Amino acid sequence: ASQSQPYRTGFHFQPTKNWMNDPNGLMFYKGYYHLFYQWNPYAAVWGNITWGHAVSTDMLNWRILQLALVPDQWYDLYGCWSGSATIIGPDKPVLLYTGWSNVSFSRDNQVQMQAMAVPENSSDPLLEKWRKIEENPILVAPTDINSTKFRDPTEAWIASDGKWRMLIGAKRKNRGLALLYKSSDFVHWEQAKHPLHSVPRTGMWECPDLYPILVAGKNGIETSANGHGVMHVLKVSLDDTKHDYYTVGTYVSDTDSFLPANAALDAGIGLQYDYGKFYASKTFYDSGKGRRILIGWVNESSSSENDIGKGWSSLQGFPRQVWLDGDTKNSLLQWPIEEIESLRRKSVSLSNVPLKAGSLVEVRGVEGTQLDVEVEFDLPRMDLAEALNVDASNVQVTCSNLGASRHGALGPFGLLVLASDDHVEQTALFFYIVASEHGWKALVCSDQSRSSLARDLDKTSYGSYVSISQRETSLRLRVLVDHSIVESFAQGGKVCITSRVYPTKAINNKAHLYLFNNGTASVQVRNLLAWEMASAKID
Ligand code: DQQ
Repeated sequence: ASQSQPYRTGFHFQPTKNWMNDPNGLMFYKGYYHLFYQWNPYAAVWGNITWGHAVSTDMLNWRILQLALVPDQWYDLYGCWSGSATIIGPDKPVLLYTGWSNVSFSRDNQVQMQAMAVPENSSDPLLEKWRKIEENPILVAPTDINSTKFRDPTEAWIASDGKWRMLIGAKRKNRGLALLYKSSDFVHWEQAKHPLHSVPRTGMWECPDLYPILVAGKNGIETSANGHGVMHVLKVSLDDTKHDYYTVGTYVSDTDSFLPANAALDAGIGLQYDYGKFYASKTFYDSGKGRRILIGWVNESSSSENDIGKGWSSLQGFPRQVWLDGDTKNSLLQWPIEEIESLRRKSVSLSNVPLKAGSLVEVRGVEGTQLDVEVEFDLPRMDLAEALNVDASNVQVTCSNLGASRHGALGPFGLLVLASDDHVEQTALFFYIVASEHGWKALVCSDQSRSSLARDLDKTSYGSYVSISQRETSLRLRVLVDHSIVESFAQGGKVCITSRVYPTKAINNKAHLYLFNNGTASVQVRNLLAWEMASAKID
């Protein structure tokens, strides 16, 4: 970030210029993390899609290398679309991706085909150069699938019969599906009898991801692992709602079936990784630290004219570790990777701060646009909670209607970040506790409505909720602030919300941090810890 580029970030991955979208081909290989990404070399708008490539030893500092894949073959002339990396042997990383082309044999003229690339030199830990194999394209759409709805191969895994499996996202009529393919040599693929999973009345399933997760603990597990103590997560990106949804279930490798743990949750295709801006995400197993990492694409909330003006568009969300929530066994917890803590600098710490009705308290001692904030509130007098039925279908609208400045009973209370000293600009992250049909719920809202004086921005509020059990005594919120991105993690990562904001006054060192309570009941801050964050190096 600089005076002329106040929205560029300090510790989020972004190329030096132009348009970026999905993360692709994430892997940990010979000591390096590899991030590939959909990138337009020529403009700050989507198009001419190549695979950009960056490497890192800590997922904070990145070195951008030469482009890994560019459209230069008949089967990918219009773009090298999303795909994945699989490490198929000790020294054998491969990339699978979707080629987008326009060929005469196609029923629809425009077609998506799957292709494969291998490193020129797999002993080079940076894997700088990639070669597309002779056999490409390795797959074209089956006859009953429209060839414009056939893309985004997953990382492959080995099933109980010793053969490779992979998924490809698709849509048939109004049903989104994950087509399943098998192979013994990774080059010749055969379609399985049934898709792994499908759900009616969903959009096209873009960027599917299937991975194992341990029933207990925070560790991750290698992608082909299955058996006792292992469940699976199936995630899809729906092109109509532009959100990433996941279902926890069991993958039965003998029958190649996926059984959702909770059919009711699965009907809507599941829970969201994030209730704000977060799309086309992917996970990978980090064999260095034994954890599973999730990275999602975070696009802009400003207009394309703005993108062209500033010369770039989109960020990657800060990498998150994911594991199964032991409380529910059918949802995930997500938390920023621990490496971020090495960027923490000047800090403040507060405890037992009462927040009376209507209070606004500046957190002094940290300022600016790069912060990591952790706050914990004692649960207030729960008998004062207003009755309000919230569920997945109405929670975002409820968050918007409430807004941070409304006065309720138990809330809204929380943090204002990127706030100007006159408060005209502020992004609010707040809780609002209600007595809902099935017990207490805390709405978790991200209110962008006053985030900027500029117009021509999407300032929609986002939100979700957490159920508050009898044994809970506090509400916890962690917020990462980085110029134009705010990522919130509530209750230890049960609910995550990413938003993009473009303050005009609360920029550089003019951004302040506040605690507020607009409820009529008092709340108490048990603890607050906030750090100013150093910038990572991306070059
Ligand atoms: N973006 C890619 C597609 C994918 C979509 C093209 C998801 O492969 O389906 O840039 O954002």
